[in-house]
Amino acid sequence: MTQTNDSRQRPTLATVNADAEPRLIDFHPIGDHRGWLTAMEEGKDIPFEVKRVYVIYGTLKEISRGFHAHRDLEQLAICVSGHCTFMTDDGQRRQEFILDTPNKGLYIKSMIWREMHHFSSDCVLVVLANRLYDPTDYVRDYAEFKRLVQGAKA
Ligand code: T46
Repeated sequence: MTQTNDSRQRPTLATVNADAEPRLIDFHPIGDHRGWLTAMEEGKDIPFEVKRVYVIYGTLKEISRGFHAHRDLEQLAICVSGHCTFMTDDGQRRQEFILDTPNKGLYIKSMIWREMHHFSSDCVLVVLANRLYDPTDYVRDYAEFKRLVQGAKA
């Protein structure tokens, strides 16, 4: 199905929050005498149709990023160089994931608060997303995020 950024076509929070646990996806590095190659294929390693790719790099020392959730967005974050820590929060449970290899991706569905901390100076974070950029999709207030996830569960 072709997805659009039209909010009228979006599923409800209760629907998108089903099975919403963030999880690491293992890719399969291929090594030979020249070094390594890791491939990620849509539908196989990437559990959604990729509409957008962005890269976070050159993050300054002591800087943290994120501090928001998305109403309706699936993403896969892959650290292709260096390392950083991804904190996820579903409103009840916080988890920390250290991303430090191109061979793993952190899959995050909708309505997960995320913060990224402890970026190494060489950190390059590639993020694949299933929707185009939409600033109205962001929930940047933690109290509002809590209200929305509690409302979806009620
Ligand atoms: C997320 C975490 C992991 C665009 O113009 N297009 C884009 O596709 C994106 C992602 C951002 N932007 C602009 C919006 C801001 O002016 O780039 C600027 C920085 O974005 P932001 O402050 O949202 O960056 P982070 O690192 O806090 O969050 C980003 C993603 O925005 C977000 O979706 O889940 O990385």
